[in-house]
Amino acid sequence: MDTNRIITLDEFIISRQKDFSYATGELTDLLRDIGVAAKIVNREVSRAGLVSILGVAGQENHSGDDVQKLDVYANEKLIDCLKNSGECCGVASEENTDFIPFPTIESKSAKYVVIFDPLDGSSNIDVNVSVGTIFGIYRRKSDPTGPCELGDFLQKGLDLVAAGYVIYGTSTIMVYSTGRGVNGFTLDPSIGEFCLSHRDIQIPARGRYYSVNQGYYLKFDVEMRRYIDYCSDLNLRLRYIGSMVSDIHRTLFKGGIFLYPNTRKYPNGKLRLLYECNPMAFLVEQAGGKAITTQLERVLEVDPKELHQRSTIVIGSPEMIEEMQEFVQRYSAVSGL
Ligand code: FDP
Repeated sequence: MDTNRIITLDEFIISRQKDFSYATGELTDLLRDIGVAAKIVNREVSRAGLVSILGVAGQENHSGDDVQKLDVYANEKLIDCLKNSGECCGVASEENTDFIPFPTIESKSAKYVVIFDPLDGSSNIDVNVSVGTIFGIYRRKSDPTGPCELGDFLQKGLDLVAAGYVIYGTSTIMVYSTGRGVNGFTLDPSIGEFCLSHRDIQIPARGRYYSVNQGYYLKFDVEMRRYIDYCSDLNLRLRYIGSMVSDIHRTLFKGGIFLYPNTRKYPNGKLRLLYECNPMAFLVEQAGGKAITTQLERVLEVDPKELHQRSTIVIGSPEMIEEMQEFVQRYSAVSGL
């Protein structure tokens, strides 16, 4: 392949299909469908500033149509694209209480389910901060002749077949992995295509940043407070956008550590295991990083019990995660915690 030539997301996905001897093209099509949905969401997100001209979400616009909240819009678009594709038998979204089984198309039963957070960080959108879509794809476990079941979604992160995110930022970038490295594609608006821009992404072994909502400092457990003091003593720079996709995107490229520990308000952490933590843990591990909970368990090994289960997370550069793990173990032993 000529490496100077532009490689579109579609071309790349198709070229990778042959890496999987068992591939039938369904996963390829699913990833392309997610790319299409992302372009549609991107179009709306980039018009978000116009909401004040066109009407405020939740009210009618000048034409008398309801203006939807962007997270609701993104959710509907993803569900529509995936349902119409016929390549997945159901989805679970952070926006919906239950999973949504899809009817079989032309009596063909699809073998994948998709889990997603349609617009993560959406509380930032009206102030122009980057937000993103996070997704994970699992092979179904239930009988393929019937509708999908809850157990198809309650799988460990280790069982992910593919995962990724799309960041709607200064540029729109899709980063995904099928378990063979991580690649990033930047949307070229002039041709409307995601083009390969970041090949085989590797997270730096260490970075200069730590990322945590330090406003909750007093609500963290004592060993976490001490670890944060340690980061500050090391003169690490604090960066916290409050939009997980943006914070992880920076961590992936620049290195560093991102933490969302338990607080008094969120005793199990705030972020969702299935929709946020697992796909990001899968990607970061594929890029050579690590992801654990504040109980020091590997995120991908946590056995999910419910769709909207929350989890703590510490994710990022491998040496920094190992150091944090050792720090907490040492501190707990010394203080008898
Ligand atoms: P948001 O509430 O804006 O949707 O899980 C959602 C999330 O954002 C993450 O994107 C972000 O990392 C986190 O919550 C921010 O939470 P805090 O405001 O508690 O720091």
